[in-house]
Amino acid sequence: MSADGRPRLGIGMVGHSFMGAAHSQAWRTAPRFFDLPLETEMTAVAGRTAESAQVAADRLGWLGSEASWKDLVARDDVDLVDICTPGDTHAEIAIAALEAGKHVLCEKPLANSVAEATQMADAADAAAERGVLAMVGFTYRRVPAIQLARRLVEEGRIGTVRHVRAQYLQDWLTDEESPLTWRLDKARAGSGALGDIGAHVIDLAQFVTGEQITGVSGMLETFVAERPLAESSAGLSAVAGSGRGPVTVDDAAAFLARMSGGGIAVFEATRFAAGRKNAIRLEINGSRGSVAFDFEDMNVLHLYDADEDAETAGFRRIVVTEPGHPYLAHWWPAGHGLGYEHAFTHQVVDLVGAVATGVPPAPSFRDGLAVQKVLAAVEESAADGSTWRGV
Ligand code: SOE
Repeated sequence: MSADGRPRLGIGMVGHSFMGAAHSQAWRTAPRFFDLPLETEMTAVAGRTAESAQVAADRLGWLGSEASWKDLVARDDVDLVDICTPGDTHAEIAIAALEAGKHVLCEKPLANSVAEATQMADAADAAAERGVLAMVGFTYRRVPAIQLARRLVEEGRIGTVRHVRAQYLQDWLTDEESPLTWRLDKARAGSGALGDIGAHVIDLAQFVTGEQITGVSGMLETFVAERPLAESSAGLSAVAGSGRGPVTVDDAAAFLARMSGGGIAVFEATRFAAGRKNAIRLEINGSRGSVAFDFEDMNVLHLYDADEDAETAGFRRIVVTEPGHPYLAHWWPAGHGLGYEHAFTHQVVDLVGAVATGVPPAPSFRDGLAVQKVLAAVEESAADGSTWRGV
């Protein structure tokens, strides 16, 4: 119990690379900018070795460290497990933590297969009956401009959704000599751009429209089949004597989809869009207007209202930094924008609020399973001449 009487919530995090650093920033920052109903404590971080875990604990602000996720989950002072590891470990860690009575936050995509994601969703449903909650980390839902887009669509401001145009464009693999990493290994990552960043835009399309993807026709491409091995390639297979290893996932994905409301959608996910660094682009065209968003200009939402006078109609550029916009009252004055890391803080705020009230948070593991089914349908379609696959 804190000095002001709030119950304690001990956090344990598994993994401490890019996502571990982003989640640690969120756990450090949330209590300093938001009035959390629980007193969160950054209790411990687990890594592959005792040394690497302790170095991460010191650097990222965790009180303790563990050399294994199992030891972290077993700690009586850990109430919530935050999973920031490659996808091949999500199911085992999340199910063990839920069964141990720990709340779970799991990075996206939920798992590397529909089978694993189904097991996780079932475990989360069973745990919820015991008051143990689970969330999957589709953080871009918590960008204020995305929240505004969802509200406008929900309010009918753009009418019936006719088109969804969703892209997630990065270019960090454009260089053919970039080294092999776990994200390029199917056994570790499950898929490449499709599951890593395609999952985000699939979730965003469903979140903003409030609709589901009902079927897809897709294609996948691996542009570079082998890459140099480096320190970051530890544990990955090599082509004998070549100093290089095989890329066993897609470099890029493109797929068409139908939406449950009758609209049609076009998706792209690639790590080869030279010049596009983290461009999540979502445009939704409706019968009465459009909304458009680009994460590389993340504090802005563009709105087109077809009911406006034709001579003055046009996309309006809304700077989503007013105190009345979601989360913004806790940050800076209007016009002082937010960054990539703020959505992770919002994710922590909403998860802690859910734990305090016992109300299951969104996105749930069921939401994560829904995305996983779309990913699998795209892979099946691409493997079968882009034939149509229902979801
Ligand atoms: C790599 O593509 C990555 O780190 C994704 O895994 C994250 O989900 C995304 O937010 C940034 O890019």
